[in-house]
Amino acid sequence: MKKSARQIRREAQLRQKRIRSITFAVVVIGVLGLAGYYLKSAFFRPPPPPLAGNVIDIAASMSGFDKTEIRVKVGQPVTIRLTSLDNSAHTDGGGKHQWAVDELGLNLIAQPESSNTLTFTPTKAGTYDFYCDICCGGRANPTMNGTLIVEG
Ligand SMILES: [Cu+2]
Repeated sequence: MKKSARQIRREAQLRQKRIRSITFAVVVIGVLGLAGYYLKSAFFRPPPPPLAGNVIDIAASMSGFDKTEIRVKVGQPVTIRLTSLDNSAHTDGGGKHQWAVDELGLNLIAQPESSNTLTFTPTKAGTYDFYCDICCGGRANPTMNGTLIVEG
């Protein structure tokens, strides 16, 4: 049976329609896959790398550091984990806190209600001041100061 011109045109149209819907499906699957990938990486973060050496937790809030004296040893790696207990609604410093030791070139800043870490190995015994210069009073605030003692 010979196909009429009309039938041939109709079949061509159908074929084109099918190609279009397949292309659409491929694009949709691609977009969903990409979105899924990003969602997955947003929700399932890989665990943070293990912290080197001895970990010292320091919490900071507007009322100061929870530790005013920290003892570490020469040659032993130490990780300071600074946690800001304040939220970003704080007008002064925006809830951030710092843990800095000028003499050792250490400067750690924790974002509001977050922790941040810094690993270092003390090389020289001594007594050093640590401070936060972000929130109210900054360095001059006695509660935002402490002593880092490096024992030989
Ligand atoms: Cu502070």
